[in-house]
Amino acid sequence: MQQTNRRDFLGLGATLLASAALAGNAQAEEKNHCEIPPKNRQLTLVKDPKRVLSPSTIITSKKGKNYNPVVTLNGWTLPYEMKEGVKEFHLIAEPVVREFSPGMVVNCWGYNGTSPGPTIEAVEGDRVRLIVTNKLPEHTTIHWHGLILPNGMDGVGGLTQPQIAPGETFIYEFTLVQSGTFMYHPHADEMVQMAMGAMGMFIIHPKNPKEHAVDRDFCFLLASYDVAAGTYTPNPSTMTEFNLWTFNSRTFPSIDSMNVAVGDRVRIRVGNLTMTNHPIHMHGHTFEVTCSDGGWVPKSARWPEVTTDVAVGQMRAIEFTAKYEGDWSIHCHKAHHTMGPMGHSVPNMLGVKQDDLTEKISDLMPDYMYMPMGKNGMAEMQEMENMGMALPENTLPMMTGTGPFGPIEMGGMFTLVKVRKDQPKGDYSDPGWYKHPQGTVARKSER
Ligand SMILES: [Cu+2]
Repeated sequence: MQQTNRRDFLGLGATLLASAALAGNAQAEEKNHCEIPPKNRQLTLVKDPKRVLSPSTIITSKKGKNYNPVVTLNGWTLPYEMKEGVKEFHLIAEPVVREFSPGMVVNCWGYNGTSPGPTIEAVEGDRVRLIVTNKLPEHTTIHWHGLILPNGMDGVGGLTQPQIAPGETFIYEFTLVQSGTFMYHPHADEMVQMAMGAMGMFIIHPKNPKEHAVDRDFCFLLASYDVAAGTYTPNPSTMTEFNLWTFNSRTFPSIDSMNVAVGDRVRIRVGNLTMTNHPIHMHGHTFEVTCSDGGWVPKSARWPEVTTDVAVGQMRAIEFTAKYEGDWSIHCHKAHHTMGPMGHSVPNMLGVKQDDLTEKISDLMPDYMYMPMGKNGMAEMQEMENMGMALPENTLPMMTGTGPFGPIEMGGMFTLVKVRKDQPKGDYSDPGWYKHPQGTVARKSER
C-alpha cells in the first residue's frame, strides 16, 4: 500500500506538487522541496499521470538550501526524500503519452509520467540513492551518463548488473564526487528505449554555491523521433530519417521561451541523446561554453561563439550575460531540424510553373496527400496551412509559428530567449512579444 501511495505521489509529479503548494499545503511544500508556479501558469490536478500531456515548465521558486535550482524547459525536477543523510529519488520507467505540440501526441517511454523524465538535481558531495522501478514491457537499466561512480553502479545491463525485469525494482547508491551537467538513460535495448524517449538530465551543483553561480539556469535535452503521419508511436528502427526534432520532446512553437532580465548571467545546458549532432545557435549575444559533461571548462580555455555543436552523447552548457533587449532566436542550425514533420518528401518544384497540377493530382488520387514544393519556394506551405489546409491525423505542419510580424516558418528545435529590462528577479513567466523602440525595426524602402 505504501508503495502504491509513493508511486501515485511521485508519478503525479510536479503537477500535483504544484497544486498542493497552491492549496497552501505547507507540509507538502517543505517535504518535497516544492515547486510553485508563477502566477500566470495554469496547473491542474491530473488524475492519470500518464495523461500529463503538455507540462509547462515547472519553476522551483525557492532557492535550494545551497544552490540555485535549474529550470527544465517544459519539464520538472524530481523531488527527493532525506533518509538517514541520503537523498533518495524514485524513478519509474514506464510508457507515457507526450504532447509534442497541440495537435500531436506521441506514445513514448519515459519516467514518472513524462518523457523526458524529470531532472534529478543534487549537490557535489551528496550521497544519493536512486530507486528504479521498471514498468516498461521489457527489461531496462539506467546508466548515469558522465558520473564518476563505482563500476557496479554504472548501469550497463549484462556488464555491470543484471537487467531490471518488468516489475522489478533496483537500487543504485553512490556519492557525487563532481559537479556539472549529466544525463541518465537506459543501457539496455538502447536503440529502442532512447528512440522512445527514455532519458533525463542529472544536474550536480557545486558544493560551494559561489562557484559557477548564475542568475538563471536552464536545461533541456535534444531528442528526435520518427512518427509517420497518422500514427502515434515512434519507429525505433529508424537510423537517420527522423522527422520530429525536439527540445525536451516539444516542438516550436510549443517550447517555452527562456525569459531573462537585462544584466542576468544566464546558463543554458543542452544535452544530446539523438543519433546526430546539433549546432545550437543563439542570436543577439555571444556566449562561451563553460561546461561539458566532462566538467567545467577552465576560464583560460573558453572562447566566444554564437554557435556550438553538440555531438551525439554530449552536453554543452553555454553562458552569457544578457545585455540586449529583444526576442532572440535559439535553435539548431541544421535547417531541417527547425521544421515540423509534414512534407519533407515534397517533390522539388522550384521554378516549375504548376498551375492547377496539385488540384488535378489530388482529384485523381483523393487519398494521397500531394503537396509539392511551390514554384517560388516553400514559404507558401505555411500560407496554405494558415488558410486551413487539412493535415493528416496526428502530425504537425512543416513550417509554423506566428510572430508579431507574421509567419515565423519554423518548427522543431527552435525557441526564444526573451531579454527584458523589467523581467522581475525569479520571474520566469513569458513577457509577451518584444515591443521594439520606434525606428529600430527593418522597414520597407520608400525610395
Ligand atoms: Cu539539429
